[in-house]
Amino acid sequence: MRVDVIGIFPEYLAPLDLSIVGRARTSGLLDVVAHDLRDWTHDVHRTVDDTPYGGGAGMVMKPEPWGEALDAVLAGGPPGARARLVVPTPGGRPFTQELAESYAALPWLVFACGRYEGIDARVAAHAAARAEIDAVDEVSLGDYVLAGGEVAVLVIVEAVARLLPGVLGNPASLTEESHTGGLLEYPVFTKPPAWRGLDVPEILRSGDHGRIARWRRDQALRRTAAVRPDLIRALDPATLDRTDLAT
Ligand code: 6GU
Repeated sequence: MRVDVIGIFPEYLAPLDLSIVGRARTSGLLDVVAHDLRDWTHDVHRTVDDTPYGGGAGMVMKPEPWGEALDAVLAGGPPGARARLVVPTPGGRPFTQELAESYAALPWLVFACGRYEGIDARVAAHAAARAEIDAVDEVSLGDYVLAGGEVAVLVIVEAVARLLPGVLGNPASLTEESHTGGLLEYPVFTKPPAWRGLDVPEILRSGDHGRIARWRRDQALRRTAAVRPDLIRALDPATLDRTDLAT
């Protein structure tokens, strides 16, 4: 997969050299290129922002550097591929595991990182009509406001990269985790069996795999009901079994 990131703080993406994403890159499964938006300005101050039409607080990113940046970046992608343009913004649709899975199946993601009060709305409108772009997705991490899109790119690229075939050592860890079955994860334990007066639940050491699976599902249901009742309401009743109803 190819990933291009355009913004005014390309150094913000340094963590993508580390850990799982870093390994995906060195092994050739992921190609990430960070671009400095100011490379497509033409004034001595390398200006990327201006005051908002209609008034109000803050500054808005000017469309011209974005137009030139997208022209250049879109000319350099994988042969034959179209790009998904992802614009991180608190006004976007929620970024979910489902969206991460759909991104992991694409050949090319281009991120446009805004700062200030956002990017002139004509940039997304123009991009959506370009042949090199298959769709423009405005995506939000949640209901809070970050200073810019860069941290969201770190989150989204990590969530997507670990889904790419060959990136995780043990692909089974993808099937049991939070948000794949609509429930949060059950608690996990390792050795020692007793630590600071706290014991590992006896059932996990029993070797009874049927009872262990039942216990884990009960724990996941309880935890989800306690902290994310919205996820319980969203469950398909057909995925609940009779023993779940006792929980
Ligand atoms: Cl994706 N961007 C910004 N700037 N703030 C956010 C966000 C994204 N998601 C939540 N807050």
